Amino acid sequence: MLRSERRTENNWKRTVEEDQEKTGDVPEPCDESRKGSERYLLYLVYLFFSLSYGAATPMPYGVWEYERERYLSQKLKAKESNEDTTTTTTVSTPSPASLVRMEEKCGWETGPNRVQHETFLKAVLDMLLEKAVFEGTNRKNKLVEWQEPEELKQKMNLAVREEGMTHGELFALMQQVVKYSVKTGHPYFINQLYSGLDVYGLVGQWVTDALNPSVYTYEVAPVFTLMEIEVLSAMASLVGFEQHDGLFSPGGSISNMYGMLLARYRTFPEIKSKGCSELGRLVALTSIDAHYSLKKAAMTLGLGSDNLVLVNTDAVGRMDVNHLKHCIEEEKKKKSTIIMVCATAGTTVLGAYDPVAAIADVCEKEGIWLHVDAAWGGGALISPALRHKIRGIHRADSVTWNPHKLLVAPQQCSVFLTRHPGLLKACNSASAAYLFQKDKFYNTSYDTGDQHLQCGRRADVLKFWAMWKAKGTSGLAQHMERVFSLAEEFAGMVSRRGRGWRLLQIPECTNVCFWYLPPALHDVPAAVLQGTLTTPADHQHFKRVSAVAPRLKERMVREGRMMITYQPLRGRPNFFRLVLQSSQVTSHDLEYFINTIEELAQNSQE
Ligand code: ABU
Repeated sequence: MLRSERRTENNWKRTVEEDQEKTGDVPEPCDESRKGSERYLLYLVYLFFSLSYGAATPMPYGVWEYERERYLSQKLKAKESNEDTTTTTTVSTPSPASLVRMEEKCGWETGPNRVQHETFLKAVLDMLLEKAVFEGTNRKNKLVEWQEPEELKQKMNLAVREEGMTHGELFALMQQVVKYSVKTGHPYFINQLYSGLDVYGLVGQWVTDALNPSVYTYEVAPVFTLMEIEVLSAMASLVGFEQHDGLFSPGGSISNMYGMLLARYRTFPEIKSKGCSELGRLVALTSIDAHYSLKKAAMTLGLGSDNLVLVNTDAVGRMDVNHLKHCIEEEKKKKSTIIMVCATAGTTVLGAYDPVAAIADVCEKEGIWLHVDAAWGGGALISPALRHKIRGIHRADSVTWNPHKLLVAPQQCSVFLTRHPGLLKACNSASAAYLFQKDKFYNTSYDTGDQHLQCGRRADVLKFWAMWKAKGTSGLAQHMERVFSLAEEFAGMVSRRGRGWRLLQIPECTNVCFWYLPPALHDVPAAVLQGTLTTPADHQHFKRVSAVAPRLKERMVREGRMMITYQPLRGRPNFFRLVLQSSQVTSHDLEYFINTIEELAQNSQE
């Protein structure tokens, strides 16, 4: 370093780190004591001047060296005691020096600066590891610190203001965000169709966020573009497509909408330029238990929600193929244009797998686009022992499959696949000349963005790719088999438990649906649970059964003990739906769920 260069703490720390980076080790500090005492004196003089004349005082070279030596000794000591106690890396118990930085105001400029931000960043990362990752998934801890909305508004300083704040204050807010958020990776979070915390997925998510790519052109996202091609191709091959196109979308709802969009385009390619004013009545068919995103897609794509025809299901919630045929005939009589049938592989509530092969027969005969919504149940495809559940899926025209569900990739990770290469691009491209230039210096077929509806797009692939690389297909399959067997085990426990426990049906996927009836309701007739109400007493029973799940849910959430969802379905009173995705869940946890529900029910009104 030139002596004339302005010397700051930033500089000497950087040179130490540069040395360390080059040699892989901490450089030895100079041990010449005479030089050391001279520098110490100089340091005292410098301190005097800088305190008198302010922080702008240039650091004399000797002082700069003194500080550097002090810093090196600190680093070496830390290395010897095998614990890193330096001010820049200790974050859980910050030293006074790092606290000073935490007390500094956040800057308005974009871009990380080591001196200004390193302590803050490491403190946040360290806190996340402790509080969200390890403590947040520890069975000894609550999974939620429940607050009513008004209480939470009081506890958290949510209002954005004219003035910024210090790093310390922002850090404290981040701690509150973690504290009051639901720990969805906790083994007792069995509430929704996602749960669990996968370490490799999390790392992929963090790396994605640090790099912040937008995956539309190869030039800005080379690695992610190729990674998407690889993962989509591996998933398409598990589906059984001989050729394919595909994309990552912001969620299962949008992936399902892509299915309807391609189906509509395949029927009316001119819709792309002419719009839908002359198309007549377009209809799509799906089962009464299909995901509500199909209704939204019909609303969005100009079919209208009334023109989503709902096909009956059988006793376990699978599409009734005879009724499907009947509905198609009825629509033909009305001269409707049927653009799509959507089969579901793993319905949202019951987890039923529609008979895809039989539905494919119907669609093939009628020339109708078959979309399979395997957002939830698609994980079964990865296990040779489970993939039979979606027999015939390779005959679908398009498929939705969400790795963020049964495969536990972090939110969000949804994939849309079609066996018609080129159709996504034909349907969606708008050829923006400022983004998809054809005269670029590389093979522009790798600029995959124009087949999407989105322009800017997060790289959702890395987290799932990291998991797949880490565990291999065999590891992912073991995970799937584990959660399916847990579901079977839990269903068995419910069946054997006694009179208060009623299993709704044998699970097809990892949804286990059941009623828990407190002693006062043990004699409720089975017909009431099926929604067949004939007498006033039945109606009374129905009301009382329906009130059980919401009451127990309130208690479990307020106490932070577990989270499981409930719902009514087709005339049945509220029942619980336990969903298993995390292979961290054990048989002991299943017992915990049963015991907790019984405990919570004690002293309740029924
Ligand atoms: N597509 C997710 C639906 C939410 C749930 O039932 O968990």
